Amino acid sequence: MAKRKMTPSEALVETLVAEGVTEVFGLVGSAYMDALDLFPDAGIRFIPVAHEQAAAHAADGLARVTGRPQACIAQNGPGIANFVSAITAAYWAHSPVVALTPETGSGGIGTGGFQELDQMPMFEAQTVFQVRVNRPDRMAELARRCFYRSKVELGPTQLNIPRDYFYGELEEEIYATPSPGAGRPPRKDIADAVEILKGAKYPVIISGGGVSQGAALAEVQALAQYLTAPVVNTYLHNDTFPYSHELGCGPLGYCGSKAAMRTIAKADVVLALGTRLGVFGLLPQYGLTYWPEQATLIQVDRDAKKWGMSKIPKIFSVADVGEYATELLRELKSAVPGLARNDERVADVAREKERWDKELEESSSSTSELMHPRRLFWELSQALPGNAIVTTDIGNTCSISNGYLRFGGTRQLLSALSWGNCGFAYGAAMGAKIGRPDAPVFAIQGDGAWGISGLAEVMTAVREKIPVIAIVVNNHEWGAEKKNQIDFYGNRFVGTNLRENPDYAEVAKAMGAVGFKVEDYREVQDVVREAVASERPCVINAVVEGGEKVLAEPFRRDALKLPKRHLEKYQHLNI
Ligand SMILES: Cc1ncc(C[n+]2csc(CCOP(=O)(O)OP(=O)(O)O)c2C)c(N)n1
Ligand SMILES: [Mg+2]
Repeated sequence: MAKRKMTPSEALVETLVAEGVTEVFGLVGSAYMDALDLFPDAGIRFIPVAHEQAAAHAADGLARVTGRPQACIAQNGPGIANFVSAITAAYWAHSPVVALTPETGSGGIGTGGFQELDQMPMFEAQTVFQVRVNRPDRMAELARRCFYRSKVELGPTQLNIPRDYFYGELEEEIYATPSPGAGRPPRKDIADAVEILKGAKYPVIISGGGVSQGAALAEVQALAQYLTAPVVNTYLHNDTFPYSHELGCGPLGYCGSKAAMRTIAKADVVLALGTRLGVFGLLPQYGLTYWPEQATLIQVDRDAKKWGMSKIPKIFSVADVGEYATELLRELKSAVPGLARNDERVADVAREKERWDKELEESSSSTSELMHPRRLFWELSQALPGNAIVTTDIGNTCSISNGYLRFGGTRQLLSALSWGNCGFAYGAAMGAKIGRPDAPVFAIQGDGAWGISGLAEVMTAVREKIPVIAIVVNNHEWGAEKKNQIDFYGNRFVGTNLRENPDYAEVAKAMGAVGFKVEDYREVQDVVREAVASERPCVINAVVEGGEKVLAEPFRRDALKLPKRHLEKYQHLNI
């Protein structure tokens, strides 16, 4: 295709089109009016949000369910600053989000003009690539590079654009970038892995986010079945192997599955697929130190930089996880043909799951006047349609849901992962719903997080007709932090009560959404079904019991200490 004359705005918008972008999330601003004006004719739907954080979370959510890079845009300075947390969430989720960040005009940089901020440093640590458009005629080239790098390195990129560079004239050819895979594993790695697995007595597979992102579930399942290897999911990646499979054990990590923890503790060989083995996700839970220190670890990740994050593997292969699993299975079959199914291990997994399921069910009984949060999640897990996509937030009760959420397929659970920002779920859910209009999409968050980024975005969902279902777990407190005050600070509740919460169902109705208030656990399943059937934005105000009796273990018991005060006036605070 020959070069054509166009403006930098046209070059940018046409590059988005070439990369398959059909939605851009953002909040309007004069800085990019010239490009914005082209969106409708380019076939791009601009989705305006209430706060820029939600735009970046939505782009992330859309990227996670489609596997394709997505974009967000905002006004220079304060608008772009509001992207920071959400782009960081995308970074730790390996989500390809291209942040389009108009900045102050090139003639004003350094003069402290209107809305001026050096926008590169604040994204430096959480993007895989960032570039400033240094000449208007490089707009398409650099935008293209951002898309390419976001795909190659699976992470957010930043295209920083001095606002005057949207104007002008250039000669440009527009084309799409390729989507290269992560590559095949080295032969020797596979041969070595075969040797180790041949002698394994109790191999266990860890299935990480890469299995979902790399669409490798079938390959991992085939490998697990040949080896009769139990499979545990990494923290908050419950959708990387189904719990319903006879070898599926559920997730590790905070509020995860004890069946998974007890199973991996038995391993003599651990095959970690598509995971960096993040430190937080492997912390001991429920008093169980489950990591099998003596086991031989084989780890596969597409990113070489992730070696040795928490555990030192015997073999670390940089490869696409699907390619790896396929090749390993082929070589295993030729080295050990007709490997017999190990019925003992299957029975062992069944026993562990029965024990865990029983414990879950028993701990989910709700006898108190108010619904127990566990009971809410128990009921929810019974009513969730099989194709549901769920986004979860950060908080005590949301984390409890980790034990209850089970999925048959991939790309069904989106969470803030180790970035852990309150306010993730609703924005991400909007993006997910745009990408998967056929699937019911649920956003689970606490009442506190709802106020950070959620509540105001109901206006967006109504306006833009994005029928997501929010479940606001309303315990009238910032529960996760209150739990710290219970365990470490003598029940002194500074800043953690939310007693004056409104009825979020009524607020939602006033905003044009459907609102449900649920206080009795026996109503949860019907309400969930009704919400799904409504095909409108819904807010379920799920009023649950809070406080000491129901809150889960603190998130960061590992990082907190009992206070020891020295000054006289604070002595009485010592425990
Ligand atoms: C943006 C942000 N601010 C503060 C925190 C610290 N924090 C972690 S959990 C939590 C409490 C969340 O409360 P809520 O959303 O009501 O959920 P609950 O714990 O009550 O279930 C807070 C404030 C955070 N993780 N992210
Ligand atoms: Mg709360």
